Amino acid sequence: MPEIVSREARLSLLERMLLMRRFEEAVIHAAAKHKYIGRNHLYIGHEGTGAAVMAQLKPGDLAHTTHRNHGHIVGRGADPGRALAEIMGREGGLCGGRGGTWHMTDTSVGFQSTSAMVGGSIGLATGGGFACKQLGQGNVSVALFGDGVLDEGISYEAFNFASQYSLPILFMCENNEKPGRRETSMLAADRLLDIPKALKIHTMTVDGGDVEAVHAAVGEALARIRKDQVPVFIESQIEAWPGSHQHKPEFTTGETDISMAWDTGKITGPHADWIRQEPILRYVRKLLAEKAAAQADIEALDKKVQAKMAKARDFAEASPFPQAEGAILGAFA
Ligand SMILES: Cc1ncc(C[n+]2csc(CCOP(=O)(O)OP(=O)(O)O)c2C)c(N)n1
Ligand SMILES: [Mg+2]
Repeated sequence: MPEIVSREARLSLLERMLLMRRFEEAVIHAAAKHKYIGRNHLYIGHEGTGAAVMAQLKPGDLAHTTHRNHGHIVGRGADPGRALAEIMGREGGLCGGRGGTWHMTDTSVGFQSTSAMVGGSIGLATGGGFACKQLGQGNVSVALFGDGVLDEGISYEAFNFASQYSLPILFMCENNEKPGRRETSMLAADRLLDIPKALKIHTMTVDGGDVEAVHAAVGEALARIRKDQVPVFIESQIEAWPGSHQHKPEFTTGETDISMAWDTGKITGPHADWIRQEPILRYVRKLLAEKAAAQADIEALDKKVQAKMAKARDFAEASPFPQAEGAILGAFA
């Protein structure tokens, strides 16, 4: 199983997670300040999964994502200023302000589109897997999706097609349901994984709060997908952020204070249990315990990410709204 060995790789993984988190915090600030920003589904709490996937994709690999897309896109290297500008509907956005949070895309980092339709990413990724196989350049297609997708008919067709045609696809399910709930209330199957298994797709389950565990599982899956040209399904089990279902994002669990990783007495309030186990603080604690980093290194890294996000925010806020004359740009007819 591939392991993360170097200290640099571990810090880079943490940096990717911090960028995802600080980006979403900037979205919360922007939503409070700019009343026109609509609903946003934030990636807070999912960082361990997205960072582990994005860190291991190669140029030319495709990625397809959902309504909870911000972390995936900035995690793979899209410009955070242009991503934030897109959410704010500005001309400087990744799609000229026309896509917004739900249709943000950046082909330069392998995202052909974002589909806010539950199940949309899985169909697109299956088409992407077919294209990767036809092109024969060793690339893979990744579908990122939530557990809700298993309630949608398209997932059955996609799994069947991917299995039958032996396509190089990573099906990455970010399961943020409370254990047992979806299995009993929404699916006739006992477990999510029963569905891909029945269609002869290799499956794995991993603790989504442990970024290195996800990294190892994804590394193993990608090696298998590239070598054998087969799909693999990973279920990453995630403790949902208590703010996940808010219409307007708010600081439900407070702005992330990285020092809570070593100063655990600071963790208080109704969501203390969530904060204690969230993937970023958990990873910092691990790096400190294993002497891979000192508190000062962690603080410096966080400062660096915060400075990058401050620049991104300035860029987005300074970007104008699109001109009315450009309204039909990009229309097919
Ligand atoms: C086809 C379709 N039906 C309903 C919705 C409304 N909707 C938006 S998010 C969501 C829940 C999705 O759950 P899940 O896939 O587990 O993702 P999570 O929000 O938990 O990350 C629903 C039903 C939608 N976007 N598309
Ligand atoms: Mg879900």
